[in-house]
Amino acid sequence: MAEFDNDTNRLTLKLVYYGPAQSGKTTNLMRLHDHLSPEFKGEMMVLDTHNDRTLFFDLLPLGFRTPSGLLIKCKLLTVPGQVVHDSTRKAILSRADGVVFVADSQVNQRTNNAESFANFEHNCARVGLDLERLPAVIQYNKRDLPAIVSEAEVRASWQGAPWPLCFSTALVGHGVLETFAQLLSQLYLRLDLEWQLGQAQGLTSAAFVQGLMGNAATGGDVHG
Ligand SMILES: Nc1nc2c(ncn2[C@@H]2O[C@H](COP(=O)(O)OP(=O)(O)O)[C@@H](O)[C@H]2O)c(=O)[nH]1
Ligand SMILES: [Mg+2]
Repeated sequence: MAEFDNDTNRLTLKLVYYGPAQSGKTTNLMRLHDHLSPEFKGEMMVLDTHNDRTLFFDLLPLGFRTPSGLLIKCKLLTVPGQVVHDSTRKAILSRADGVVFVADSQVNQRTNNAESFANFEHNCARVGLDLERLPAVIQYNKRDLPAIVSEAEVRASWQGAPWPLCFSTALVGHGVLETFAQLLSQLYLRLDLEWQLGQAQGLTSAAFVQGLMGNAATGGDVHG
């Protein structure tokens, strides 16, 4: 879980975009980079290479300082979806504070989605993450394509699961901010339980989301 450093008054969070290859994880981060305006936003690092001795992941650093003086830093990472990169996925998932699972809505991607989700569950267990308590959102991306699984079918197949579902077309930014905001709201609940962000820092859920999203949290052009 989150690292809370009392000496430097800093909370560091790790959020991971997980899912099958080509589902749109990198595109989600690129659109977030376009639209978010937190107090601190680093350059987005895209480490895509076809040399399998190199790590495949993307990184987007964000952060803000609460009125109480706490620095909240957040690293957004993607995992490589290709089956062969399982050890990289496991390393990236390790100590994650929250996960967006990006599924590909296309009918012909059903098996890939299911295999990737099973791999996610398996890796959670391997790195000691309790999936029942992990803040997570399931995103069905590529809603713009013709041969996709219907929303009703997606909802039916996840019925009973504890995670919120989001539908997106990350290519044009649709649903990307909503997904991230959903994750942050859940993350706040978990962090407040663990670190008493409300009582100790005077930080509300809305201020937490606003701090990490900036103007994008309150509307703005989310579909641009
Ligand atoms: N049609 C469509 N294509 C998308 C969407 N999101 C991503 N893509 C495309 O899907 C491909 C894979 O996206 P990428 O973000 O690299 O996937 P990753 O492997 O999960 O990181 C790229 O060509 C993207 O432009 C979407 O919402 N609709
Ligand atoms: Mg990628």
